[in-house]
Amino acid sequence: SDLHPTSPEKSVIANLFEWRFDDIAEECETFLGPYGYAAVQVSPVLEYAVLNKPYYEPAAVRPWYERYQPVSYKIISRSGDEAAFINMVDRCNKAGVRVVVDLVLNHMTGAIDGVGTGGSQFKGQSDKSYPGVPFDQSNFNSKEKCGSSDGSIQDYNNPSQVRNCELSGLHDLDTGNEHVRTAQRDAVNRLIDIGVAGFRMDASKHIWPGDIKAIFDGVHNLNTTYFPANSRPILCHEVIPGGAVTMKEYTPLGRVLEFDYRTSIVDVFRGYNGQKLRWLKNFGEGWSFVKSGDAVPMVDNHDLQRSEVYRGINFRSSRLYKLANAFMLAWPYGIPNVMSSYDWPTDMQGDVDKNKYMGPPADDQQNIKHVVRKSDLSCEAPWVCEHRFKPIYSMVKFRAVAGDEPVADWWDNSNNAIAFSRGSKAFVFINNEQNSITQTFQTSLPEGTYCDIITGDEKDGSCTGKTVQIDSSGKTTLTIDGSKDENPIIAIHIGSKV
Ligand code: AAO
Repeated sequence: SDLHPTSPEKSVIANLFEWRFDDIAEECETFLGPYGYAAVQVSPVLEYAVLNKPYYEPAAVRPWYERYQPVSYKIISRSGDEAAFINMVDRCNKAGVRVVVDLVLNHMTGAIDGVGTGGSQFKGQSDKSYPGVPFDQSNFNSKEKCGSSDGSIQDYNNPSQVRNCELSGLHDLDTGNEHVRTAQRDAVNRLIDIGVAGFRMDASKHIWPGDIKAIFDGVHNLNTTYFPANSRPILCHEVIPGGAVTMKEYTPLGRVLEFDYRTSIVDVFRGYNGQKLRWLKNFGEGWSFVKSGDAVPMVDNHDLQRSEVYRGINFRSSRLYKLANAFMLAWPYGIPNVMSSYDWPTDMQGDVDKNKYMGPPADDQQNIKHVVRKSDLSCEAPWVCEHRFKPIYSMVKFRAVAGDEPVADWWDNSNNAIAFSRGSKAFVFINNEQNSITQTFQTSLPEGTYCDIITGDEKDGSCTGKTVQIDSSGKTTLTIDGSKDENPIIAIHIGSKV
């Protein structure tokens, strides 16, 4: 289940949340490809409900979450139409970047009537009628089948409720129904034939594993214009642990987004529950996460940056975000997913952000605005472009160079400073203490002068940032001041030798 069958050393997904297809295509060519990202994750592309007014907000700002209420399986969204999507997939593949599409199969809309991004009418209130597919009442799970008093999931400890009832009022498709399966398989085949590599499987927890298997066993192999013959799509299932349903039920069907990894990496880097970086020594399977080959680890996602605005780790805590991502990228576990966001003005009422619904930056006609890239590689606000933060893209390279090399030379200060090598190819030192640490490390790297990829680049044989001397016995002495340095990390690899 490599993400990139032709370049397996590439293994990082950049999640360009709510970006336009034309901007994504350009990003594949000018940044993601050149800087070694394996794939881009794209927000839902199949037609969904246009929501002009979130129920608690009079302003005509379209919420991001409308994308999670499909109304037909035509490719048309705020990011662009089918032609723009086809163009993007082709350009990304040619730039060596795979496309992973966020796919919503569990449900259609909530109880509203309206029109979709492609003009399809639908009735989710009076009826359950989606002529754009078409689906009608008979394609949905009934209240009787669900078994809860109001037809919604009330008891997460009851696995049938989790699958057969409505998730927050969203009409729950009967994925055991042949007509539903055929319509969904056709939609998936269309995306595969265009050239996508796989899917972020929204709300997999709420679909019976057997139904997912039945739908995907019958889909096409990946497009041989871009992929080796007989390649299968990669699936990244969203199964948030809690209640009776577990991530492990879904690993036979692909990878899972590792939510326990996410919770733990936040605990460790924020020091919650007495956690310290020294405990990262066996991070991964040693912490009872799913197997590395089944995992898509992450620090943040679009839901968490809204529900745990200041408790989690995201671009609003950018120093920690860079640090935690640097560790995730340095550490040999899974296919990491790096969140890339747009900013919005929060309105915190206690722990709840009243503005969390706010969709992407848009013009008066509600067209998503282009991302403007600056010459220093950052993006113009409100696009945040975390995937362009130097410590993050540099560590994407580190991960590719380190490849399958195991962790070696582990060091820690018994607290929140750690260092390790990846075989004889790379070495990193992270100081999440509030003070300066100077330490002599044993590495496994060849003797020489290396350029620290966090502060500099190798240019014409010299380094624009800090240099690191490795002596003939592999030793080096380094200092990081955790009270001062914006990025308390030093990282080198055999490609950064000057
Ligand atoms: C919108 C409105 C709703 C309205 C609805 C219908 O906001 O008020 O009722 O329309 O009109 C997104 C938005 C929703 C939005 C929806 C459709 O977030 O607000 O609804 O689009 O427009 C569960 C699911 C998980 C889901 C998550 C949000 O299991 O699949 O809820 N995520 C995906 C997407 C998400 C999207 C959808 C699914 C729907 O990423 O963006 O919704 O397509 C527990 C449970 C989890 C449960 C969470 C949250 O988790 O275990 O299964 O996720 O609660 O309800 C600890 C615990 C953990 C707990 C977690 C809670 O970690 O260990 O168990 O805390 O944070």
